[in-house]
Amino acid sequence: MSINYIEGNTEPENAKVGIVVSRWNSSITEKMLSGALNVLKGNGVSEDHIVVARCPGSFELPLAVQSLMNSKELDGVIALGVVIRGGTPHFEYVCEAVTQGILEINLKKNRPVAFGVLTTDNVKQALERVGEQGNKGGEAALALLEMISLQQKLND
Ligand code: DLZ
Repeated sequence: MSINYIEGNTEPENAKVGIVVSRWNSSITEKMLSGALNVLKGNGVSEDHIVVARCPGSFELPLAVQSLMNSKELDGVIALGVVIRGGTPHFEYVCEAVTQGILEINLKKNRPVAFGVLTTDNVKQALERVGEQGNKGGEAALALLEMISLQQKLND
């Protein structure tokens, strides 16, 4: 008897991937989109297997992700947004809604949705996460690819 270790890899075969990107704070979300696309293409996902949808703000991400999953045969979706703390409790409400919404879609659809949503105190913190030190959109794309591969193995 031996332990059966199951792990995904970041180059799943023939993966079909959706990305939903929020227009709010678009100077940052567009950088996250570029980072995500670079990782997908660098890991063997062909351009005609990628669909990108844009939505107004992070609050709208869960519905757009769900609709994209319903209408296309996608193996997974990356949700990209940037929520920046203001002077009101709005930040908390949007963060809570988008986090819970994305989690629910993962579980309901049994397909991965990567959480590429920055929640920062200010623009500087957000920019640091799409710069030289690394791109959180790219990191979300890598996580998605690994989860697509893992799900393929777990559901085999
Ligand atoms: C209204 C709003 C505010 C104040 N801040 C952000 C933000 O920092 N990041 C973001 O993605 N969206 C923000 N929004 C827009 C909401 O997500 C949503 O689009 C609107 O409340 C309309 O439903």
